[in-house]
Amino acid sequence: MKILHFSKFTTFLIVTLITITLVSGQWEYQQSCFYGENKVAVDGYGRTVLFPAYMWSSCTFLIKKNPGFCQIRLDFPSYTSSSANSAGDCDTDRLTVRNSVTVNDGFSTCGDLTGKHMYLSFGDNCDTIEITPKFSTTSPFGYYNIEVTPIPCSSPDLVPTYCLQNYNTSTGVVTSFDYPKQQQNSQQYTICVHSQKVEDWKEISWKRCTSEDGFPGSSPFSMISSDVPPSTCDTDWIAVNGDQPRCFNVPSNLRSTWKPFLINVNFDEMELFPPIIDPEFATSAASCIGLRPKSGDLFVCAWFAEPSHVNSGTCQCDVSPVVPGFDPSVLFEPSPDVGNIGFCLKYEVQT
Ligand SMILES: [Ca+2]
Ligand SMILES: [Ca+2]
Repeated sequence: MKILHFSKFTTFLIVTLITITLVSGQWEYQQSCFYGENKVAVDGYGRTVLFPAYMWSSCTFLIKKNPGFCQIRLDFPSYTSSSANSAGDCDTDRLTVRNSVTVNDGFSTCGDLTGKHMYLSFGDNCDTIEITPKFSTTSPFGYYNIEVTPIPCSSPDLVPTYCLQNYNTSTGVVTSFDYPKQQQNSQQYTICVHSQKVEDWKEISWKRCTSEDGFPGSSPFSMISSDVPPSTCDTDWIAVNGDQPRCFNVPSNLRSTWKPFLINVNFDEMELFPPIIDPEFATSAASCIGLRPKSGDLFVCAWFAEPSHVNSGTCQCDVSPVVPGFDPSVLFEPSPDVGNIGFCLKYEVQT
């Protein structure tokens, strides 16, 4: 059932779940799951605003590929949800993407997405991209708007299939999802700087955001926590095309002439270090002795009982045997992935 609707604002409680609205001279569809359903097809010919049938409902939007269309752009005019937990998991609220060649299947994010965008390309073998906003009933959030714009294969607005985000202006600010809150895990994606003027662009320079860029007081680059810069970045990093992966920091002015202009983002599957072998966690003789197999036999631990207190004592461990090249102190350092907030970088293109 469709209703032609000329007001910009569609009544939220309207029973009809597809409406058409005239916005800025363009017809715009509005669509939600039917009450009690958890999937709905979006025909994908025109711009469509996705919204929930009711608060905290879960709905998978099946966005159809129509002949001559290659890609969709998602905009988030209004999308606030719970941030990831300290392990980087979107465990309360989650937006999941499936069946696009742009990101791994099941790519998910959460937090404040308002103002963000995503490009998602259709693959040769799949004609439906799935978008699932999911809100927990315990979440303080539950309402959203996602605008879907189908992009024809012949359109100048089409971006390369690997670009999850694209910026087409000569200056801009890019951030990780939900920056400056909790950094999320298990994300691999590409942020592009690409426009029809790319032939005229000679060089791009990247800098850390400053307080003027909208996030005063937040660290502009927080992806690993360590006192010492690692020699290689192999967990959470970004790489500007033409530059090495950066995880600890980025140079104050990182310039590249490598095209396409882009940043690859890699957040690994963990935001917490593997279980730390810390003798302070051992509270009994058994748990103390058990640290040896837990450490892969790197440590031999002994329990020293406190005679004056029942079930009280201390656990002491020594490295044994010493493995060449192994630095046992790393096991006692603070978790390198705790409290990271992601990155905020700004770029400028030179012609
Ligand atoms: Ca990590
Ligand atoms: Ca991290």
